[in-house]
Amino acid sequence: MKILIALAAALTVAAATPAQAAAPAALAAPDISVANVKAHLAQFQSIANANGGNRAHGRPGYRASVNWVKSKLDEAGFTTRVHSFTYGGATGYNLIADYPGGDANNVVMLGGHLDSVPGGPGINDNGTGSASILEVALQMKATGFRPTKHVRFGWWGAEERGLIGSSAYVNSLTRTEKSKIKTYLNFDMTGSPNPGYFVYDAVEGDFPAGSLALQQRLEADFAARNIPTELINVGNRSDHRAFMAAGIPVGGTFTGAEKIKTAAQAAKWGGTAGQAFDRCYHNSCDTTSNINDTALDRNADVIASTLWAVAA
Ligand code: DPN
Ligand code: ZN
Repeated sequence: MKILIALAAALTVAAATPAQAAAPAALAAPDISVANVKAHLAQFQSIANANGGNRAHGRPGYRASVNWVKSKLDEAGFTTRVHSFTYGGATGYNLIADYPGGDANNVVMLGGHLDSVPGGPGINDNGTGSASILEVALQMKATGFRPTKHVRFGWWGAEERGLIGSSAYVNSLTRTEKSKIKTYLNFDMTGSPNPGYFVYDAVEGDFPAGSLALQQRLEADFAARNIPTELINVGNRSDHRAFMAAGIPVGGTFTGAEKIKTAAQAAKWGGTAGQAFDRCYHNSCDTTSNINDTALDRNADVIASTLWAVAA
């Protein structure tokens, strides 16, 4: 019955006049190519392979990752800068990229950590979030997106050492600069091999006012694609924390790490009950083989449509 109703709805849309069929603003975002996102993951893997198997803070594979992402953004016309900090006796780097245009007093920011642990290449954690926001950034340019808000991206260093880079960035901003950032969306692990579809819980996470609307926006985006989600209390486990501490509304998505998928979760999402969402979490086997393409694709599409709606 549900299928018939969906089919009827689809036929109605197909038969509509061009004016009626015009997609609402929220749906005008591009469908992000998972092949493009995977090509970026392959790049991170080769960088790790060429640099002792990792992309960790203070190691050459991290700096090479920054340089490569920066070159892609520079080519696309973003204004990029490398923000340095010191941690554990080594220089760390955040990559900040601004999309030209939009209201500079009304900034939407998307971010994810670019470093891996020393014990592996960090392809799911967090090549996925890094590659997905990179591809979304490139598609802003490719599609000529002209948001009214200003859009900025951040690739954070030394997350794995205790959220160091994102904290250094937020602490480097003046009060005024912080107040201009109205939204921060974080993407850390979006292609887990035995995936769940989690949205950061604004209430349980005690997020600043305005965060619940972001949570609901992300949930609605998955729901529109018929993907059931669960809320997750991510606490202080990723780079949204520093933004949250500054009173900035935050949100994010996550496909699971070391926790075990339950039978109920496997029934609604597929995959293997009794097994971790990511068996290679923080391990040398977190390679390009450690990715669920469907989860990666769906999250990249949600990132794009959320950005298109929030920054419109
Ligand atoms: N912070 C992640 C890591 O880099 O290990 C794990 C994580 C991400 C946990 C997001 C919860 C939510
Ligand atoms: Zn991570």
